[in-house]
Amino acid sequence: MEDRFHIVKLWQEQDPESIIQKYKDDVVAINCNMSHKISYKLMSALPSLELIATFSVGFDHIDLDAAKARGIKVTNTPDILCQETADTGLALLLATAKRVAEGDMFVRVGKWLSGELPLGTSLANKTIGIVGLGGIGTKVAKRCEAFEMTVVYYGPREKDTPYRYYDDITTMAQDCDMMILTCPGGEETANLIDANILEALGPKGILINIARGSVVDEPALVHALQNDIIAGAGLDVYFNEPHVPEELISMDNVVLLPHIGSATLETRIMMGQLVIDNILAHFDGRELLTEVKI
Ligand code: 8YV
Repeated sequence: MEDRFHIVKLWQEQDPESIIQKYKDDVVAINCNMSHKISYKLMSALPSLELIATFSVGFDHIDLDAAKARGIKVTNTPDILCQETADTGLALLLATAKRVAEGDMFVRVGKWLSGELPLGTSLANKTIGIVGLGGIGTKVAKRCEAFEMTVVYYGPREKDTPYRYYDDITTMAQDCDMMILTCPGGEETANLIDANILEALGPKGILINIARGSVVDEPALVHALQNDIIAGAGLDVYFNEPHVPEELISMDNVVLLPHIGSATLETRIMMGQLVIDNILAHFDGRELLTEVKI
């Protein structure tokens, strides 16, 4: 990229705001990830901006209406991270159900010398409810089938799959043993998992979130875990990353990851290449590879 463009590495700057001011008339593209809010205000400050290429499948951090109004194109990194993120979902599901993180600590601190870890929960013959059967949800479904689970799903519309569809998430939560969130973030799914859904999932239920922290009412989740309203949770995402509520940190029945859904060397290289390919396609006048339709 440096052969072709002047790259401003904002993350290395002490005072990013002043750097934005310095280059504001020259910025033609932004490469961001999901932890950078790309707001109307930022876009307004950059009159030459043509493209926002995010290093993520999710684009809830970008004000799409503002981009559309200005004719700014947006690209993301779909498909290539679906297997990886689904694997992370299964890692969390297994870790939570089979007490993997707790067991690891049990050995390290010497508790095994004087006792046994409480029993885990089987995945086989259980029903898992997938919230959002998109690219990542579909890969999760395939993996759960391999673990001999029954797969059901909830989403805005029924898809052509062998899995049972629910148009009502509360009913699905009542019917399943475990629930995994793979839907997009943003306004439409904000606080979708609230106190009622957690109650419907029930005292043996496990919740896995590899979507966005905004999808879950976090205080309601803390309350549900503290009061045995659900049995456990495996979380890769949080409402205010990288800040994780203290209550979650102190719980044994929760497995916490630092938003690593797509974080392997192989997948991150593919994502980075796709970002570059989209930027080059735009400035070469070719069709974008993975444009977000707005
Ligand atoms: C990010 C993600 O890409 O793709 C997404 O939407 O949440 C992650 O895979 C990653 O955290 C880098 O921003």
